[in-house]
Amino acid sequence: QSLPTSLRDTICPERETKEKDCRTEPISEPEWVNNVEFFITKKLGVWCRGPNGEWHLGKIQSASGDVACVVLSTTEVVEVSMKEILPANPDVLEGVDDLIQLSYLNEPSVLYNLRVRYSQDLIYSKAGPVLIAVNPFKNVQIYGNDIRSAYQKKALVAPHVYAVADAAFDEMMREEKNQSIIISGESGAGKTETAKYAMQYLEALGGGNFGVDNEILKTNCILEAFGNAKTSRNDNSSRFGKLMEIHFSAKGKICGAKLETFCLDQSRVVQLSNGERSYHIFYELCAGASPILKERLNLKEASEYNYLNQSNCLTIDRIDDAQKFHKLMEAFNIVQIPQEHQERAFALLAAVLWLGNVSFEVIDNENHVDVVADEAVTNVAMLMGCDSKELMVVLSTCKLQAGRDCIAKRLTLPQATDMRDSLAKIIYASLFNWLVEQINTSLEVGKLRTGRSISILDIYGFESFKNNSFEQFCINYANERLQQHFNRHLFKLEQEVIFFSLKLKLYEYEGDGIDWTKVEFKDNQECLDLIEKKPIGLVSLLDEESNFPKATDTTFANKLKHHLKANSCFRGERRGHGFRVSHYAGEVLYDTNGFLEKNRDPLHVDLIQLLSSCNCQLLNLFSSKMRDKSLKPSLSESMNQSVITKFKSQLFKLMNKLEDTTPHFIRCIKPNSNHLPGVYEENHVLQQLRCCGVLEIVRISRSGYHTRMTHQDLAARYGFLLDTKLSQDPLSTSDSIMKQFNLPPEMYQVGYRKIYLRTGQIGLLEERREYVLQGVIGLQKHLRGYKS
Ligand code: AD9
Ligand code: MG
Repeated sequence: QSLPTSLRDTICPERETKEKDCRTEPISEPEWVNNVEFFITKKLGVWCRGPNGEWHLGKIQSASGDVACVVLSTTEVVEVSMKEILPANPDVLEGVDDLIQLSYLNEPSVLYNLRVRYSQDLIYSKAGPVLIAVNPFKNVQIYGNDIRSAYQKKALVAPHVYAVADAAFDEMMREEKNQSIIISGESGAGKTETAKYAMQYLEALGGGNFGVDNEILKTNCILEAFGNAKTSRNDNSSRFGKLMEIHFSAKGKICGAKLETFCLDQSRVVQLSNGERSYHIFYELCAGASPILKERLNLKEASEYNYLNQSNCLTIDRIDDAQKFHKLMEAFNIVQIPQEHQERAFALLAAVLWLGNVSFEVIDNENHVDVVADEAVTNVAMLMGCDSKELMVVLSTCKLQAGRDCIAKRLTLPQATDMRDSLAKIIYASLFNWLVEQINTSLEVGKLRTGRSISILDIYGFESFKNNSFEQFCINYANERLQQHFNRHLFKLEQEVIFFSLKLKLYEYEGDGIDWTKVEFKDNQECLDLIEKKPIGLVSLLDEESNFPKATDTTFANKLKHHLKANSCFRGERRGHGFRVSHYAGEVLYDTNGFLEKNRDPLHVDLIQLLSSCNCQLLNLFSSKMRDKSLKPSLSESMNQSVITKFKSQLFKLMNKLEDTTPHFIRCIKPNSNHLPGVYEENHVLQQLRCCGVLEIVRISRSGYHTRMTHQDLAARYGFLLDTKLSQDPLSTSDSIMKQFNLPPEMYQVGYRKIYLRTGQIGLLEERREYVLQGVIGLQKHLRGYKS
């Protein structure tokens, strides 16, 4: 079957050979400046930095001292300082699929390579062990069944999320070790879509036995409806973290799956920024519910609800909410959520919407309030299955213990609003957690055993808005931890392994006369210390201040300024109550407004009691779960734990889990901030490449010499390819072979006893050997034919 050009290109064998044959520029990057003459005489391309930091391709015409005269590809001639010039790669390396293959590894070359690929719809590239996925913002024909089966049969090897999933599967089967596919990138970069393609591949690979396989993908539809929303960064932004653990049998068949979610952003249910939406499900329900269901729930248009209409954004371009609702119903049925549970869930969603319309009237000059007895409150009571009078009391008063007596104190307008919003958030968050439990019940089919699982991690991406609050802080903290995991594996561990092999196995690299330079990378430990260090870190200080009844957002901001000023990742704002954190992905200005309240997240006993008294099984279940937690002594502590401390311990648990797996990393890149296809904004891409250390990853991957061979073995296998007479000395033979085949010096090292080659280099020699042998065999056949 024919493959799309985008994929065919990357596996064209002729092109690969041509690329490899031409990788002959033996100048290592730092030394290239000493070889400017070489660039001039050979008319080799260079990158030349323009006044606004942009890079132009050109050729050096002449150079004198620190200044070079460069002819740009536009034929314009410019004079540029040598400091602003970097070597470009030969044309044959244009658009290579692994950045490791570039002769010159500098920022403009990497940017250009990805741009060339992106313009041909080659959205995936490799940076050594990491898959880079540049969001196409359009449908690219690379996910069909034919492509999937080509990867399964290993007929396709071009970079692809399928190739990553395939490698994880193979390694799991071979080593019996749990694997993880860790997808990161900023908001809107394509993590959730990539995660779905990985699941789709694994489902196809391991499907067919236990029936859960086609359920796994469907769970995404449910989770996205309840946990995703339109933000200014992404029309389908995940507002929770997700780890999907897929388990396989000894035969490689999916035997079950387990879903774990992290910290859903609850404040979105009640409060929205302009131009953003609440969770998709609310709009889908309003648009897609059948007339009967609408009548049963007293449901109106989305525009009638305060929780939804506050942000002047009710629809998303090109998205049909009603159609999405029907897809959701299908998914509910596939995941076997019983009809009556579905209806209960819809009733609770309608209750949340009506809660937002509950209003208060001020009854005295101390701002105390009564609930307005209108259709909103009667509808909430009807949908929750409680008495509307009782509901009105709970929303406008709080019970206080005075000696043996319990007295009701009237709430002020802000307190009552807060109580109402808390109820909406509790119901929604409980509903979300309950759905996750239902999904898990449905997915846990076979007995899950460790050692044969693949976990796919998709969390909310790094965010930096105009206004950043507690939610952004949690999200960016999670990304900071994930970045450390990435660093640990790709930089620290890799270098340690190489370093230890140098130190311990002296007979290998070092004792064999090989030099080794450590690659520097951007560590984010200082930022994590700023957040986590005890007792003086952001989390500890936030908790301390949250426990202090008189604390305000301003006292909190001052406290941070006072204690954290020594950390270079922290900057207090001179005025107001903001603070800045230099995250690995950029600086973010946080507003402390609301931090303390959101962190405390007090659980109102009155609300739990109300839920338990309702004539609704689901609400009773939610309240008993909350009550259970508060009663169990071992858990009572976690009950009092602040939101950020719970978040932190959840993150640690997640990281521990990931540490026990072999990681496969996918880095998603957002090519432009307007979500447009075909638009590649270099600065935007560069910033993302820099913060995940792509260049450094490639350097490290190039710095290991994975193939080793004694000089005797090398001479025996490839010596006959030499044009010159074979030397008696195997070391000189090795050296001559490397030179004759133009292996760039940074691709190999000649030790006293062995030759050390970087990944992929032996393939070159093998190809040559094969080519010559084929020629000889052909000639022999020809001669034999001639004789007969
Ligand atoms: V967030 O951190 O949850 O806000 P994500 O998950 O990184 O973010 P998402 O996967 O939701 O981003 O992708 C954003 C949009 O980009 C999608 O809705 C698609 O319209 C688009 N996208 C992403 N990946 C692909 C793809 N492989 N093919 C086509 C894509 N479109
Ligand atoms: Mg997402």
